[in-house]
Amino acid sequence: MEGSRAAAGPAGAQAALLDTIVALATPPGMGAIALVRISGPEARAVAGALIHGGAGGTMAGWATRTGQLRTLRHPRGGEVLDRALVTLFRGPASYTGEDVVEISTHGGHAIPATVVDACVAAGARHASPGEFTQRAYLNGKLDLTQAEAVADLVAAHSPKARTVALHQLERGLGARIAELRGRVIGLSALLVQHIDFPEEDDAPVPLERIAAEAEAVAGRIGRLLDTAPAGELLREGAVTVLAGRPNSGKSSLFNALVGTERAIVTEEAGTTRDAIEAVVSVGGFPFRLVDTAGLRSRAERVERLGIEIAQRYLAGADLVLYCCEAGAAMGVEESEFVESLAPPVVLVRTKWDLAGEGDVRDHGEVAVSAKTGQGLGRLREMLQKLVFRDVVESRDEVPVVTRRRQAVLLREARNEIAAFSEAMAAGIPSEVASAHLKSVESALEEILGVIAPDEVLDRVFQDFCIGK
Ligand SMILES: Nc1nc2c(ncn2[C@@H]2O[C@H](COP(=O)(O)OP(=O)(O)O)[C@@H](O)[C@H]2O)c(=O)[nH]1
Ligand SMILES: [Mg+2]
Repeated sequence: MEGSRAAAGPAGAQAALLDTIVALATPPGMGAIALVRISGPEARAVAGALIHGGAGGTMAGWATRTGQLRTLRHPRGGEVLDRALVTLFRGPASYTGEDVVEISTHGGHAIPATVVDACVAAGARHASPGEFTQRAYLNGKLDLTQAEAVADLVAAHSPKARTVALHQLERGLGARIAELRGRVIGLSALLVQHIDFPEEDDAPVPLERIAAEAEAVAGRIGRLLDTAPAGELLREGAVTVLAGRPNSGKSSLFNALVGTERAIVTEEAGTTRDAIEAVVSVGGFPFRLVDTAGLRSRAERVERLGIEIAQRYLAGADLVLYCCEAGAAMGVEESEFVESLAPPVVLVRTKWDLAGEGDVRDHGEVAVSAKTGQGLGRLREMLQKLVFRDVVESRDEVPVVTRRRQAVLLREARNEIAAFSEAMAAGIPSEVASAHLKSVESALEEILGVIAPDEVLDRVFQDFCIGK
């Protein structure tokens, strides 16, 4: 265990590894089973105190990863707490890399909390959010992108977000970054050779080779960065705002996409009540649909044009679905308004079932009927492609950058590798140019968490739940 700690993590954070932590890993409340998790050097002593009612015992003869049914007692007083399945995972072959004991107690409000309290009485400390995963990272079990994937996996609310998080947990992104880091280190080595034999005509390392390799690395970083906008939306959901005149079919379309009668559809213009948002999975990708229903204040409308749009969502919108009846013509002012919108706009011709065949002409439009379902498939396809194209197209060949943290550092790496290439092309001394390579290397290392300041770690782990 000691040896593997060297793999990652700043030295300061390791002081925190000396104590033993406990947390309820399952959500509190009614349920058949709850899981209490203990990790740290004293994990076996803490669990042993419950198993033996405080009489000591450190699970010495216990087989690793084998559940045993035991009566748990309070370490002080010996009161029976529960009969529970206890599993020991001996470090370093555990989630955190330390000794871990998992206790599956009966669920509900009373028992799990009592068992956690008993563990604290036996010497454990309440874990903070993400602390188990943080220990896994500090012990070199996970790199930082994998730790982030753990949080993403728990939070995933669409199939694609789940797939991408799983891929990242399997080190899809981490391995790619590590590979790039290796190539940058190789590039630095080439440069050293070049510096050592600068004058030779048939220098062992022609400058073209260095330039070509730098360009290749830049290309790889660029391809990763291309996935970042879609990758972030994959976690958050693409905010998709419905807009259009009253009665243009917005709420009906919203319902058709959501697949339930959630939005209030009304025959009377402008009588719908509440602002409404729903996360829908379109082809596995998350979209946060916002219907203008319930614009209580008229200020939310573009009054002069009689257009309903949730203005307060507009600034954060990734997409606008502008609804206009298939038979109706759009006025100049309305078209101008649509063109003035900042996010990409899909012009949706609604109520297709009421329109004649010839009524939908424009190739940029998509005609749908919320009533019959006609055209909805095409609209769904269009939405996916518009927002998540880079992820759809790259399939699994390129890992997806899902966090701003990763994207910011990748951008830094891309700028530095470009600066390196420029410096070399401009004939700036290689020793000077090589500083840029060092910067590329540290940016990539920070993504992996090989080097990571405490505040970066705090930020990564703060949105974890307790017990993860
Ligand atoms: N035939 C037909 N009627 C529709 C369709 N979509 C909406 N409507 C009708 O058009 C009216 C206004 O729809 P609504 O969704 O409330 O429009 P909103 O004011 O833009 O939200 C209602 O009477 C709906 O039943 C459609 O695809 N086909
Ligand atoms: Mg409506």
